[in-house]
Amino acid sequence: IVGGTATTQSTVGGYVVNLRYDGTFYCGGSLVTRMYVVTAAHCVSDYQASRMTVQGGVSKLSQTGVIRRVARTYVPGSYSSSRLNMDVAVIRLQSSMSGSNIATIPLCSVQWKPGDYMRVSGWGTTQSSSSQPSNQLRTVQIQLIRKTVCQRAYQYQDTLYASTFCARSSGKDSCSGDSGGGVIYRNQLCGIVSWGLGCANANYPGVYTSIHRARSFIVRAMNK
Ligand code: 4AZ
Repeated sequence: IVGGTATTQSTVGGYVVNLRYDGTFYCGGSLVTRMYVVTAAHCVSDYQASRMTVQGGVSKLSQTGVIRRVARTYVPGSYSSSRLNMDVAVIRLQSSMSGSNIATIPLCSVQWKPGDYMRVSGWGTTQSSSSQPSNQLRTVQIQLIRKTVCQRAYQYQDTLYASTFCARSSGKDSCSGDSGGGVIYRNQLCGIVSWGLGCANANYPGVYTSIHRARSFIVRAMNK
């Protein structure tokens, strides 16, 4: 998170989890039920489920919290790793996650419009140039922008898919390691951190996966 503030799990609502590979933090996620986490497809597609764990209930990466193994992951058939179409995945945990500072967040059922503010939280880097995650959970508010404005910024990326929306605020953005984390609007999970060119670069808004577009995939995966 660039340009944000330090926060705690109890402040943001307890839904924020982090993904680890061989124990090392690499992505964010959101607990949508006690058994299922929603994250980005690019956080699971090149990883072995057996080496992944999910940690919840912590505000600092160095805390222990509650750690669960991954039973399996679901990625939509329409996911494209080169273009990041439908960059969404569902993780089924090996056992349910509960404990202090752990709560679930509902999937988005509200509409938003350009200009609305959304909240993103994570342990990602605090500057584009940094490679170290933040030990403390951080949070920032970003403003939804029109697709046409975002498309213009990313011209050479011929298509910003229907599954995406863009958001930015001066000096504020998600960044490396925030990928897979939730974008919260009116206390609902409405987006997933997907990609961007750099972080908090005035020319390149952050790109997010829309839960509206991903919803049926998520619900189907959880009912398998
Ligand atoms: C990343 O590499 C990443 N500013 C995530 C979000 C953004 C850029 C990069 C958006 O995980």
